[in-house]
Amino acid sequence: MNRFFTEVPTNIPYEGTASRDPLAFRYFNPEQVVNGKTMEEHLRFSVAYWHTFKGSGQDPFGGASFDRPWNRFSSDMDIAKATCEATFEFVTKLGVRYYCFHDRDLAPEGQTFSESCKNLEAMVALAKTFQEQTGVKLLWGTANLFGHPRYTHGAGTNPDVHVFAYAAAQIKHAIAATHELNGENYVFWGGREGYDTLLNTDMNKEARQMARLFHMAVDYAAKIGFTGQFLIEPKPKEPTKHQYDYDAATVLNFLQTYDLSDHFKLNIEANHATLAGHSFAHELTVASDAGKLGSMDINRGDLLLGWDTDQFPTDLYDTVYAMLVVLRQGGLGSGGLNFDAKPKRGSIGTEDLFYAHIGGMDTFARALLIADQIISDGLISDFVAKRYHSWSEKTGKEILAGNASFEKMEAYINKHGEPVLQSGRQEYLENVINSYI
Ligand code: XUL
Ligand code: CO
Repeated sequence: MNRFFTEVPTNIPYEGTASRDPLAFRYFNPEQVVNGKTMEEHLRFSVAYWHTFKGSGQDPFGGASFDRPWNRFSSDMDIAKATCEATFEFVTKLGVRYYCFHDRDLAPEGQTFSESCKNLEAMVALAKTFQEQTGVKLLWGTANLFGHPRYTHGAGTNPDVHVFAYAAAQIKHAIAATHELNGENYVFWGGREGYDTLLNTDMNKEARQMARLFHMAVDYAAKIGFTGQFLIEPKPKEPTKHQYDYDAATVLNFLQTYDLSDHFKLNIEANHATLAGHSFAHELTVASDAGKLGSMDINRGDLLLGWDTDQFPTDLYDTVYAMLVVLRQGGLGSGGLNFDAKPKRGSIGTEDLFYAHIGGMDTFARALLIADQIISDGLISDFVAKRYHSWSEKTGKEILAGNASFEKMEAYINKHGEPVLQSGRQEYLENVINSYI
């Protein structure tokens, strides 16, 4: 395959840190073994169809700035086929093993529901052929339930049951497409599941509707034998003022309330975490502590901008903190590291797509090496273990086992008096991290 990215004739090589070639990896060495697994096994990167191939550079102030060769066809289906070919050419040359899509990225919406379904089926067949030809696999599929005007007031949370039914029917086909392509996960991001004003909104009703939609998805997956992991991707705002899947803690609570915990994990996105006023590591930790960290979208925001800029990950600190969480939970299982990132409006070339992904992969590869070193040296974990050591002694154990009371605590204080204040040593710990970076 060498039709759309002729500036990159073969695969991107690993050349090591001395290389100055912008079309080579300096850290990402797929076969390199890190703590018993290859880099490729640790870092299951996935290219996002929507940003990388359907992204146009458009922003709220202006239209498309990218002129992609795969868009230079007259019919929507011809554009879709060329885009699919470009995807597999790009992903193969980059040396990534996975991709992700929304149904409407892969195939255009038709005039009727059944035409949309026919378009999707035709594109799934083509994608399947390309998957077989290249060995590239599907990390996850999802349905676009936010682009079409019918979803203006939400999909599953819509006040009109007619729209709910449309969304459910669309998801049915998106799950079937994911299943047909052996997708390892299926993602729900609640595009317009939220509200802009409480004056016209019944939140309680909308939450119950959404729960029913998820239960239907679980039932349908069981019926067709789809065993991929269902994932919910939290986001606090944008496009609606208040999205229901605000952050990891909110989604975990929703899953428990509506008896869905057994069927779902979380897909944590870096820029969604920062929009919620959290760090990426905070959100990953909340999900991981609950045993629910399934996958991640690894873009980043810009601290000076208040919206979802979906930039490529280049911040080494953020990626090291993320990999510490991932390594400590023993990897992401069937999940991966989906870019969900777009080049900036001014980065108009197809070669910019390579620079962007290579940079992101190298940053995470470097972060993997650093996080592995931090964990194996044990300085940070030893400090944390010491900080909490009293909880593994007699009184601490009694409390955690539920065998303590206020009276017992009072007796303890009468015996031991004032506690000795200990240093949290934040600056020392930050220095330790810097010593690895
Ligand atoms: C939107 C977002 C989506 C999801 C998939 O902010 O992150 O692209 O990842 O629908
Ligand atoms: Co995302």
